[in-house]
Amino acid sequence: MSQELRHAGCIAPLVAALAQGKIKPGPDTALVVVDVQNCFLPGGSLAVAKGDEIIPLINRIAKSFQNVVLTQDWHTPGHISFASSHPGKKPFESIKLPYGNQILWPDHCVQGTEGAAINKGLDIPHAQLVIRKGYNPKVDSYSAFIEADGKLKTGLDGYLKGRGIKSIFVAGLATDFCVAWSATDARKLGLDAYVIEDACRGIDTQGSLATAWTNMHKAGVKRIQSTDLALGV
Ligand code: VGL
Ligand code: ZN
Repeated sequence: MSQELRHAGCIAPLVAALAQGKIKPGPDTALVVVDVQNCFLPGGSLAVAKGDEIIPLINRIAKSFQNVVLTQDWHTPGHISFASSHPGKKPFESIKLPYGNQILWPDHCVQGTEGAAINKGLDIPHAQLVIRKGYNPKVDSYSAFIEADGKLKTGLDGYLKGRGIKSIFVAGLATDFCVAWSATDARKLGLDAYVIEDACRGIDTQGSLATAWTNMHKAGVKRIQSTDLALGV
């Protein structure tokens, strides 16, 4: 076989994927894997239904990204977002806080605990950064970029821009909270944002999943499936 033919053979799957309109993540793109932590997985204190199903898919998707960032919900004991910090309140009820409405959660992702650890099934050795959020005792942070007061920044924005990243693809838990808030904030900060729907699972309390998709759509977040990506080529 000639050199040219051998070469054509090796790029043929890529050419086919691109011909089908699939997206091939480039060097100015990062995959942001949100909160794949034990607390959010079956058996955890704030388990997201079927959250474990996305782990093999995320591992596969991550292989096609040169740049990967992981996020980690990282609360202080007695965090303001915990129902247990508000006498008489139960998980999934809401309260008013100085920065706005706050849904109250079961205690979860307490700093340094096994529940807060990133699940061992996540196999992305080339991930470059783990960004922690929600460590401010009095302010929650669903978003990987900006805390719930809309002001305090985590630094992820500066990191991505400093590395020349222009678009992010988001996968993980939970679709309607940390995934949605991270993707909409990315738009506010001038990044392109894609949410890979089948690589996420939602909590869906009080209609939160539908609301989140509406908000993401309004913000210009693109809703895609893993099959829209050129994987393994
Ligand atoms: C999350 C609720 C509370 C999330 C974090 O990762 O989506 N949800 N803390
Ligand atoms: Zn949290």
